[in-house]
Amino acid sequence: MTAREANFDGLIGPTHNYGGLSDGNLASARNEGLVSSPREGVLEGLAKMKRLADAGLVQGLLPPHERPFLPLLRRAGFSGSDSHVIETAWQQAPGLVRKASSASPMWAANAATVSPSADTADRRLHFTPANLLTTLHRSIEGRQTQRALSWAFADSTRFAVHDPLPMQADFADEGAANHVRLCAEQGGEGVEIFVYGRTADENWAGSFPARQTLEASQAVARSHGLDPKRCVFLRQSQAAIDAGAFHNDVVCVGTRTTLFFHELAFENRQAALDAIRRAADGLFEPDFVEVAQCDVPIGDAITSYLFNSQLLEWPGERRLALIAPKETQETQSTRDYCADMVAGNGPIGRVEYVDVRQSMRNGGGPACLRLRVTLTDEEFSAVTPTALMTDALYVELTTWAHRHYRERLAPGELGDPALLSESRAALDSLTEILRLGSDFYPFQRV
Ligand code: SUG
Repeated sequence: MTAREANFDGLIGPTHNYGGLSDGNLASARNEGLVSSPREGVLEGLAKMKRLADAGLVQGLLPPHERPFLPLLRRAGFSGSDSHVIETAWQQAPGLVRKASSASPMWAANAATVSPSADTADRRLHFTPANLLTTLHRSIEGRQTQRALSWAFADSTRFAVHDPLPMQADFADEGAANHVRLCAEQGGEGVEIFVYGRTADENWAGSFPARQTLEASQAVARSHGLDPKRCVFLRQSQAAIDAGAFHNDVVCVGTRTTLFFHELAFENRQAALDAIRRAADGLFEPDFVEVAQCDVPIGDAITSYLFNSQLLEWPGERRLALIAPKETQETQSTRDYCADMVAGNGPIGRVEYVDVRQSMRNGGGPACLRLRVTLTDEEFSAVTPTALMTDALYVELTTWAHRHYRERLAPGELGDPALLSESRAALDSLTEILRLGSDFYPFQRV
């Protein structure tokens, strides 16, 4: 069966801001309170999507969520008209308004875990939206993500969109950011690698939260109907989490048979690599591209986001291309590493740098912004057409962004009822552009 990898990027929403909301995410903490540019953010994201689409790759998108999310404020006891809710919440609980206003659904690598149909027992493509329960501002994403996936992948004979896992700490799940699939051919059976930070009943003693449990990963693997002998469950190293790798995709990325990772990514490196080799036995020989701590210290890996790159099969190129953030070029150790790597004859033959600074300041690199979905030709034909990037959609969305997004958004403006109505106007208009239906967003259902 032939298949190709598509990337579905999260469209950056109109309230993109720097709330300092994610413990353990160093960029989020460092940039708390900066003035953001939602317009620049959405345009950077769209430019990245366009770059891939122009190269002939399949590029899709997932719509932003409704923010500020008034249902959260109402659940916290604020009542009255929508503008009254936002104003009183801003006076009494500004931190809660910040959490209800984050544009965090842009990081689509956390939207869901995805298993291609070649790996699943019922031969459907499976999605489990992540519950993201470790942080309040992200815990409100799962249901809307489920709705977005059900819109883009509506054909239930080919696609299975599950419920998020139960909202309980035993099942802490952050989606594809802690999941890597390796394979010989995209359409063939693969090995699914699940990386977790802690188990459900241990006493976690790290300085930062471990956001994924083994039990969550196991539950996802079971409900996707994966073959246990092709699944690998690896523990993320505490050193990596303590250094700021709040998701595994900050220190590891893989495509086809190549796994590109930092020496300190996994708790027991040798056992981890052996386990991957065993799971791949009979299918392919993994190509491990391991970056040594002496070449790129873990601190540099995290500030530069070297591994939070998209590792892509680029049309017309024999070796893989690494689409890395500009910050990787600006950090000497990672720039030097990349230059040496492409000069060698390993599986990664080219590095291209993209500017996604608005997202990077919140700890989201090129790979955070996208959800990978491997599609057979038949599945590709069944994707909702307006979820796929085209030249015309790109033009329409850039015009839309210029019309509806603020150039600047200061932290003190999040309680402005005008921001609420502007965001809703933007989403109403997007609903028409993408043909999302009349009740896609909660505010459209009341
Ligand atoms: O969950 N940042 C996100 C970044 C997610 C990156 N995704 C991957 N690595 N796949 C997070 O920590 C910060 C929001 C703020 O501080 O305003 C935030 O949610």
